[in-house]
Amino acid sequence: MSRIFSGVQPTGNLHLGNYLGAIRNFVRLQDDYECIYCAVDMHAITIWKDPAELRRNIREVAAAYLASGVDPTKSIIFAQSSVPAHAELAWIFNCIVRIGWLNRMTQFKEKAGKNRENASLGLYAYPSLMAADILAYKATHVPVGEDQKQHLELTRDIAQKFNNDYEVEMFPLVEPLILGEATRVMSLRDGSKKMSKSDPSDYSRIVLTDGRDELAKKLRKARTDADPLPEKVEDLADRPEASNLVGIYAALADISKADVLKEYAGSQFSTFKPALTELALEKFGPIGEEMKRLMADPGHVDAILKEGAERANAIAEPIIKEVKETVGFLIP
Ligand code: AQP
Repeated sequence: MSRIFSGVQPTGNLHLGNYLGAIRNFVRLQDDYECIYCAVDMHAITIWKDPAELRRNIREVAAAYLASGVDPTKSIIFAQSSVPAHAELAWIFNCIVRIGWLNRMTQFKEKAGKNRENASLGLYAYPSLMAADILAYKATHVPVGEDQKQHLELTRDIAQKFNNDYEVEMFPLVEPLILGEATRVMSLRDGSKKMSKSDPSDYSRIVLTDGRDELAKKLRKARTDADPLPEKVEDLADRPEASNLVGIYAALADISKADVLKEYAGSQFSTFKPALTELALEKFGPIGEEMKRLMADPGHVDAILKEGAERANAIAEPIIKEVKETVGFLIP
């Protein structure tokens, strides 16, 4: 049986990359699979967060899921910290994962930067908790952006080592689902960096709640080169900023990059950027508005998270019991 699990960190500034790389695919998968979607708040505190802001951001992730079309009667929506299985399994996986494996994780290197000695142990162990998030449900498929591919490979390694060490067929080897034309949306200010929540520049990203003025301004200021758009996708290869904007257009319009170029080859960015702004507004505008409406009614969002936590817990509890028995813990 196929089961989907994925999550988004409640660290604010939910952006176009989070939407196109992850959340939009969550919606598309829910008719065909059993889906479990999480606001991964335990991951969010690997770098210190203001508690009031964290609470707001957890609700914002849930609001983004709902506003984008995740249906809580079909999919499970909940906050990671409300299901104890995540932390329990993460500890067991900390004893499975090898330090050498974690040392190879590029996200830790990027986030810890030069200040590695001062990074939290939680940030270092992040991939082990991520493996637990997925495997606490024995999920088989994980829709993510391209940046999470390495963590999913590690999840497979952890699953395999657990199965080998204990001579069981406990955990499936998960498959990433990296879908669409914009699996790695780049910063609007620098085509070599991915669009991210933590970039200090607001102009680097489009956030889901941006209105017409902000969106138009950000796209107008987006860095590009001086050439018109080419006829062939191959000719975007050494034009990262142009390639990024074409990819965003393609993903939003649900067509290929080649189809975008069929329409816009020869156009200057002064023509293409306003067209992209209108398209983004058409797709995003209603989502941003619905998110704001939901954020004004935290009681409703909290009730959905509570019900989701109960359903998630009902799946994870027997799996954790099985894992504990396997490693030799006594079950009282
Ligand atoms: N730029 C992106 N393009 C495509 N997909 C992306 N994702 C993130 N950035 C892009 C996908 O969004 C999902 C949720 O990501 P996350 O919140 O767990 O954390 P992240 O990958 O660390 O995201 P950010 O926005 O870049 O946060 P910061 O700035 O804190 O590092 C994942 O599926 C991710 O692949």
